[in-house]
Amino acid sequence: MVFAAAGVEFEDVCYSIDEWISKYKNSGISPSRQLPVLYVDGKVLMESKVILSYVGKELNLAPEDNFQLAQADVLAHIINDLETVLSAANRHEDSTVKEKALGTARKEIIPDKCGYFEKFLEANDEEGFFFGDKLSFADICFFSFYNAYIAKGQLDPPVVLKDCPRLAALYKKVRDEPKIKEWIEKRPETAL
Ligand SMILES: N[C@@H](CCC(=O)N[C@@H](CS)C(=O)NCC(=O)O)C(=O)O
Repeated sequence: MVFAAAGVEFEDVCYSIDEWISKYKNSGISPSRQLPVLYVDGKVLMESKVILSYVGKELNLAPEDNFQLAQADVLAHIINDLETVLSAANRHEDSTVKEKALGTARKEIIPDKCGYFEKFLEANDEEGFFFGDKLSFADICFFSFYNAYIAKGQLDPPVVLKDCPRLAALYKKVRDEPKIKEWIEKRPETAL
């Protein structure tokens, strides 16, 4: 989504989980045997939020101030933790255990982090984005997570944001960025 927001051409290669495990996991594409990976001039970069931060900096979608840049990484890492919690909950085979874990995530863990993100925005002089009036990879990371994992691709802000007016507005602001809007309309269907 950061490439799309920057208007940069990219090749988006996706695999189904079955395809990944049977054909590619041990192929060397990813030294950590996990996705995503980014190839830059034949060199490989792993870990989704490291890739996000790198691409954001390269494409001028990152705060210029180093402290703010670190804060953007913090926001992205918190989102990464939420992804890990939800992925782990979804992996439980026992449906009772799975529902309990998903319930804790939905009712406690995710709202707690929403509260923090909302306060972060509030401290940002109400300019709309996490950092001033400029879109950054942190805004895109927030939108991408809530859109994929919580709203399941739906374009309205998910219910969990109902008590977070600034975050709900940020969700819409990112969604309505012209290049992101264009990408959403043509993005491939994925498991998320
Ligand atoms: N911390 C890693 C986690 C990567 C991860 O869990 N990747 C999943 C897909 S979202 C994966 O590769 N699963 C298949 C596998 O582990 O074989 C990141 O954020 O990039």
